[in-house]
This record gives sequence, C-alpha cells and structure tokens, in this order.
Amino acid sequence: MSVTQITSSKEAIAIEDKYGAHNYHPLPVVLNRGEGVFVWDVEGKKYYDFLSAYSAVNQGHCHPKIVNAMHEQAQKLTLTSRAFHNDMLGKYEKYAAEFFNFDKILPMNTGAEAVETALKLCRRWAYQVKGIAENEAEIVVCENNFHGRTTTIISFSNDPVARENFGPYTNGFIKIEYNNIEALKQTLESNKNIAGFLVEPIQGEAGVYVPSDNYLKEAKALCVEHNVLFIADEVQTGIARTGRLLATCGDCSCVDKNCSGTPDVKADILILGKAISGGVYPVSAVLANDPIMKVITPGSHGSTFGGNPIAAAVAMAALEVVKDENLAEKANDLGNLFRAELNKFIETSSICNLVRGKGLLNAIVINDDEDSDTAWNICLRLRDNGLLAKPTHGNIIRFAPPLVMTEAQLRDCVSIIINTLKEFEK
Ligand code: IF1
Repeated sequence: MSVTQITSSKEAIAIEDKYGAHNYHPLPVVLNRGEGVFVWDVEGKKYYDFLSAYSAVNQGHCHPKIVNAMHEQAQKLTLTSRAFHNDMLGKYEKYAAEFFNFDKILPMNTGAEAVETALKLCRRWAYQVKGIAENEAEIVVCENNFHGRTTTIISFSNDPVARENFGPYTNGFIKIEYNNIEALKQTLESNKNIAGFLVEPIQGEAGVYVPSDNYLKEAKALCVEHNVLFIADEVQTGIARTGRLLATCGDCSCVDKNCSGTPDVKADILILGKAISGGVYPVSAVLANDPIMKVITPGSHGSTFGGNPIAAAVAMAALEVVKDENLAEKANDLGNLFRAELNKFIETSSICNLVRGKGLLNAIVINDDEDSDTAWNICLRLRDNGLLAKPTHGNIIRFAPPLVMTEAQLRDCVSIIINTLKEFEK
C-alpha cells in the first residue's frame, strides 16, 4: 500500500471523486500551499484566498507564530485525555477566559460540538437553576440559521439539503424570523419554558445577513427580562472577523481597539470555533460565567481531544496574533474600504445588486435568479483571475479574506473582483 503522489489537479479531483464521499461540491481548484493571504494550486498558480476556510484562517495561512506553537508542543505532549491533568490546559483556560472576560471555558474541537455543548449547558441550567420542568425546555432559534451539521442541529435547520432524510429529529426548538425583535418578544411572553435564544450575530451561510443595529442589544435585554440565556454563536463572526473582537462585543478584555468601552451585548453563553486556532488545528470553545457553567459536573460532558495540549498551545498563539496584530481594527478599516469600493461599482453595475457585511465578512448579491449558475460561473472566472471565493446560496457570493491583508492587497482584490464582474455585465 503506497501513498499516491498527486501530480496534477485533475488527478487529485479524480481520486477524491473515487474514494471520497461526495458531501461537497468544491470549486475545481486543488491547493497544496498557503501563506498569509495567498494559496497555491498543484500547478503552482497563486491565488488570493477570499474565503479563509469560512473565516477559520483570519490570521492568514500558516501563521508562523501559530505553526511554531503547534510544532513545539507536538514534540512535547500531544494528548493526555482529561483522565489526567497536563500543564497546558489550565494555562489556556485562564488565558482564554480572561481574553473574552468570562469566568470559565469548556474546550471542545469543532464548532458543531461547541454548539451542542452550549445547548446541553442551556438545557441543564434551565432545569437545575431556572426550574423548568424536566424535558420541557425550549430553545429559540432563527429561520435560515446555520450552526453545524449534527442531527440535533439540523433538527432546527430549515435548509432541506442539510436536513432531509436525517430524521427523526430532536425536539425542543422554536424557530422565529431573524432580526425580528417583536417575534422574539411574543415568543418569550407566551411561553414559560424558554431556556435560551441561540443566534448568529450575522447569518453567514444564509448570505451574510447583518441584523439592524439594535437587534442584538434588544434581544439580550428581552432575554434578561425573561430569564432566558442569550447564546451567541460566534464561530464565524468571532475572532475579529467583523471588525471587533466579537460581533456581540461585551465587556471583553478590550484587546479590541474598536471597543467603545460600553458593552453592546454580552452573551450568557459564547460559542467560538474556526479562527480561535487560526485554522491550524480543530479548536472550539464555550464560555460562560460560574452561575451557568457550574451545572456541568464531572462526567456530565467531555471529549477525548477537547482542550488537548496542542489545541491549547495553538489557540493561545492564535489569540495572541489577534491582539498583537490588531486584527479587529484591520478588519474594520479594510471592510469599510471594501464595501465603499464595491458600492461605487454597484452604482453603475447591471450584474451586482448590493454588497453587505461587517468588517471583513461580506457578500455581494448577483443580479440573477437564485437557481441560476451565474454566481458559480463568476467564482470560476475569479479563480482564473487569481482570487478564490464561493457562492453561499444561489446568487450570493461571500467574500472573507484573511484579516492580515494589506490595503494594497485589498485594493488589488477589489480590482480583480470588479474586472471579473464586468465580464458578466448584461
Ligand atoms: C460546512 C456553512 C459557513 C458556522 C456557525 C457553527 C458552525 C459553522 C455560525 C459549525 C460552520 C462552516 C461549516 C462548513 C461550511 C461553513 C459554513 F457554509 F456551512 F455555513 F461558514 F457559513 N456555527 N460553518 O458557520 O462549525 O462544526 O464546521 O467546525 O459544514 O459545509 P464546524
């Protein structure tokens, strides 16, 4: 049994097709190297990465500080499980809890695992602290949400592709319209068994929907009023992506230069993933204060790899980079520049209807039907022109470059995007 040497993109795609489950439809490009804002394909062609592995590579590909942290730890101690202590976990837990200004952190591996952890934490709090009758807890979620792909999570998804034929589904969830504060108010007033409200501060997969300015603040206030936990899924919006350390920036440790100092809204349960490791290693986390986190007792939750020494070393290095390189401030300023330039083009464009987003989490809406392949074809041409991006749904293309991009590189990308869109003008 020998390891196949990949000599061409075509060969790599054929091997994947034959031996791998067909659970994705990737853009036809085969990458074998990443550095900062750039990636290279097997044939040596260089691209700007404008997806950042869905906002996991905020710190840029293969950031030396993060890779070195992984390399160093990997030669000392990779995994103990939680059957024993090790010298990295406590250090990481203290660092991360203080970084985001929570009492405690529960370390996991993937975003979906962290979401599931948050749901369990919320339900147990509901029974043991709020006093809801056992098995009666309901968690409010939003239409068009994306929180991962476990059976429970897709139980409250309304995306048929993600949900169909995976039943029976998990009960205990109430769906309401996103960005509709009245809908949340009515639901909380009419149901005494609500344990929590799970929300993405910006709906990424749905197409980068930014809610109205006061939505999150008002939602948090309603949760406080009704003794319901405000659960922020910042797997995609967190770690400086939207121009602040967190999209639900609370009274964090103010590593965020943009922090106005007055907490907008602080989650009762914060869910992080993706860029908490800079895309170097699977790391996710759930953060909460003691009155909530204390319901988790020995043996009631865990994971073999959760908080392992490599994850701990990588996450601390990745968060250091966010702070040392002022990535929130960069995302804020570059995001404003990106939308300003795109809006100038949109004024006279027949192919692009709008650009929306916050920081460097943005999307454009293509002037074609949802089920047209125009957005896909635009992404194929962007690839040919040296920039990688992918449609989220139908006619929406998400743009999320690494936050370490320079202004000159961003301007270069803007011209690639605009010149490519011009090829599709009607
Ligand atoms: C795929 C989407 C993005 C997430 C939020 C939890 C998770 C995700 C807000 C789960 C993961 C990833 C998953 C990946 C594609 C990507 C994605 F298109 F699926 F929706 F980013 F928008 N909460 N999002 O965005 O984290 O378990 O994946 O670590 O599954 O196709 P995970």
